[in-house]
Amino acid sequence: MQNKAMLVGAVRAGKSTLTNALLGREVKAVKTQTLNYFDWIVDTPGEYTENPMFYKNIMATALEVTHVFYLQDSTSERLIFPPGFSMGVPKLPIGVITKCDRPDADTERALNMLKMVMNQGPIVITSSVTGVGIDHLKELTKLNDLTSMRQYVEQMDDERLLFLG
Ligand SMILES: Nc1nc2c(ncn2[C@@H]2O[C@H](COP(=O)(O)OP(=O)(O)O)[C@@H](O)[C@H]2O)c(=O)[nH]1
Ligand SMILES: [Mg+2]
Repeated sequence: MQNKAMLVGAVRAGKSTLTNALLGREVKAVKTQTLNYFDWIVDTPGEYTENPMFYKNIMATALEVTHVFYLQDSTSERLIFPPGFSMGVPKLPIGVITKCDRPDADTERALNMLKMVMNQGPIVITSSVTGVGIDHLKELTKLNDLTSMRQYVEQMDDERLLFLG
């Protein structure tokens, strides 16, 4: 089975733009009202993450994937995931800090927020505009356990790629 990733995060966190960057598509992301399946990616509406009423949808959709990307916007002060959210989802977690190209990006703040969401797993600092971190996300999605992901992070020795736990 091909590995698949589900992208979750706030409205405007950059999920649809990241989907395009991962797939190398030129088309512009439109606001997602429902689940969008593209090849190995499931793009979810931000409402799924922002409204606890939809957590059951996230859980149901997680059954179809191997990895979940938890997106945190580096330009946002808002953390919308509840504490320890990734611990309740039995899939390999990858933390994604988005929009690191923006002058107002605060990747340290975003990292601290993701530490409250994930106890273990890789964190990638990315920009869908410049392409920073996109290849790391593709490579990490090919790996099937936390140990392999940790080894990947250690081998890469990239300051924009970290491993928690
Ligand atoms: N500068 C910059 N802007 C981004 C990046 N990713 C997304 N955006 C912008 O952030 C806004 C929300 O992005 P979108 O992908 O629609 O977010 P979604 O609601 O999570 O799907 C849009 O205006 C995007 O152009 C990025 O890496 N860099
Ligand atoms: Mg979207």
